[in-house]
Amino acid sequence: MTNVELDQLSINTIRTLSIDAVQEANSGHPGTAMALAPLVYTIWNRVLRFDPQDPIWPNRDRFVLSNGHASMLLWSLLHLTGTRAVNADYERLEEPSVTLEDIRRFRQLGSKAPGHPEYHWVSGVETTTGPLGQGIATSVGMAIAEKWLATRYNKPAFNIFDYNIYSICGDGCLMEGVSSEAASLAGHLALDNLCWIYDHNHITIEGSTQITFTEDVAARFLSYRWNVLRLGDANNIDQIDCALQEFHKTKDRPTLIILDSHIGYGSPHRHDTAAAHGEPLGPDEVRSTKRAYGWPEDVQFRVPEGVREHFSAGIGIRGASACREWTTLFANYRAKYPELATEIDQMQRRELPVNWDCNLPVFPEDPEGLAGREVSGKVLNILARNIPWLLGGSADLGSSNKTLLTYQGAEDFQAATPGGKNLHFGIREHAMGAIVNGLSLSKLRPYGATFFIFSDYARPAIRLSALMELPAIFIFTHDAMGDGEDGPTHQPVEHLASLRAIPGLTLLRPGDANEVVEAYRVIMQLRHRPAILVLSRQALPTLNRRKYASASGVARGAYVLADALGGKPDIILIATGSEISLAVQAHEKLVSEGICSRVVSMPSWDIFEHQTQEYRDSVLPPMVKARVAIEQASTFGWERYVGNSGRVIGMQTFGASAPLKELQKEFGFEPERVVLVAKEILGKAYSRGNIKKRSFSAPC
Ligand SMILES: Cc1ncc(C[n+]2csc(CCOP(=O)(O)OP(=O)(O)O)c2C)c(N)n1
Repeated sequence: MTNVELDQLSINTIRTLSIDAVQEANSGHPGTAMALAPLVYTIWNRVLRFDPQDPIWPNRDRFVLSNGHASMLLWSLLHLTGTRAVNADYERLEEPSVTLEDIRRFRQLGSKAPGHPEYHWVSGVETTTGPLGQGIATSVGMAIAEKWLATRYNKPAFNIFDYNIYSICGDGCLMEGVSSEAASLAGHLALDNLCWIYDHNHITIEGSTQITFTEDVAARFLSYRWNVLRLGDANNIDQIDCALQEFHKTKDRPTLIILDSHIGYGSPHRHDTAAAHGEPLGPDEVRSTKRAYGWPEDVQFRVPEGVREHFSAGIGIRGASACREWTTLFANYRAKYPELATEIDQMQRRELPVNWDCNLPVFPEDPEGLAGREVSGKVLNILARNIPWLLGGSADLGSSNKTLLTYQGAEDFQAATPGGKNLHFGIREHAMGAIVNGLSLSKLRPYGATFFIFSDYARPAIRLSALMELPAIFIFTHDAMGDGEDGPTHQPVEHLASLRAIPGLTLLRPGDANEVVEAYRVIMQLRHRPAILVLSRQALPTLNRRKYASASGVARGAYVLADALGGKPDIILIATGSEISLAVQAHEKLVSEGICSRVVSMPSWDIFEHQTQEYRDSVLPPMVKARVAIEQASTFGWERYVGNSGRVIGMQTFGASAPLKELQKEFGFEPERVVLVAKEILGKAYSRGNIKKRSFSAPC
């Protein structure tokens, strides 16, 4: 068979595997996979520097399928290239990443061919996609990472990092706003290692894009300062190859290749029908489509002889030799630059350098105290010096979020200074979230920041970082009513509850300067979960840690900060963040009146939930039913800690515009109110006979 014939056979294998898998699963989108098979074939077998034997080789090209509904493309490629699986300890295994059996069980429980590409579930998937727009936005983070890595680690004659990022997207991805945010930043940063290929098929689920999407995409991307190429025939692999070579030659700007295609290519009836999206073709059409491809009509999941070998001869040999050369290069690099090589090793395994936490401050008691964001800024500057690959920035609020790295040598990341660690995302929170994910997928340790209220704008990406188990860091300041005069548009209320609801995410709301330091200590050691740090705008008193418990309790999510004598409380005040000092004041008052109270500082529900039952019971003894939770946020969810007999002092409205002091009074965040509520529920608890009645003035 000639190479041309083998190319076509391989493309049709990808197509028919997709058709059969969707048919067998009775769900999925076959049309896009059929149309884009020549494109992905060309990228993978002719261009991509990817070694199927070592899918986590650090200098591999990245491939992102942003239109994740066409996941069968990826499963076919990973299978046909014989890509190997990698385990959670980054060991390359003998077994394949995706077997033919997985493809037969497309979209079934346990299959390595799930509905959409899932990082962390299938080796060879570079990022989880499916929510349209996320993949391409994430690819911008990958491109920034490559530029940064190349600048820091490449040395004369040692191009340790010089990879490219290819991402395929459809109308859906480009309609989503996040694509505009991300593309605008990519153009500004002149990321010439980034290539998006736009499947321009004029169709989405509801039908023709004539009803929704008639903008001039080429003009839009030209205005972003991208190079824009156009290809008229999605089946001409030489033309596709040529366009990809053009991308390689393009310097100082990213490339968008607009590819005119027809959904469901090869299917006699499904051209330009929305049904080609979410439905299998049906047995008759499967047969006629296979006939059109010159395929046996009644054979399923067929991989003809010569196809696997053709991939081995293409991407297999090219990838293996590139990986081998790199391994030798890196060995020589290690001999010459052992410290830099160690950094790369540590980064790949998501480890921290020794002494990563040296010079972390301890703050003395201070009734005036410091703002959470202020302390965060100090800690971040220390950590970023200790951990070379810790970098990030804010969505235009760096000076408010205190995320700017200000030490000597901490530059801005710009096109001309790609080694900088201060990223400027601009007012693009959604893209920031996705870019942070892209940086993390590239094994850097990134943070992104904004006001807590605007975490909503980044939420889809935050959710994905949790799903992907990435140790991304989100720093959200102005966490409650601290920016009083800005009013309800700027006062987060439901955000804590809603982010706490995301599985696999660690959220911390520290209550004083030392808790902020300890929160960072916890966050930095996370290897497989994202963290959200929620910080105050205003100064919070720094507690006397000789009188109260050590802030190291933060590591357990919640701890007894102040206690009744003998550790036998009648009432427990549970608080987080700025309400810690309020709880302590109320506690002192209660104690002075002879009421045995305990203050539990609970910066992280999630971490607390992971402690042993014994520890949790020691902090919140089940016998003690009189409990008050205090948090300047929605009360939603606190029932789990205060139970039926407890009360929550929180927010039921969106707040208001006024100076903080007035808001605290208006919404009841004052020690007197906490004391009152405590006494009220103690009264109730007495009357229910839960605890022994004791005079309020008796010593406890
Ligand atoms: C954020 C988001 N909204 C909606 C969907 C549901 N969805 C899946 S595919 C699709 C149509 C995508 O159209 P297009 O990108 O043009 O893909 P093509 O028609 O080329 O397959 C939609 C709306 C989604 N996956 N993500």
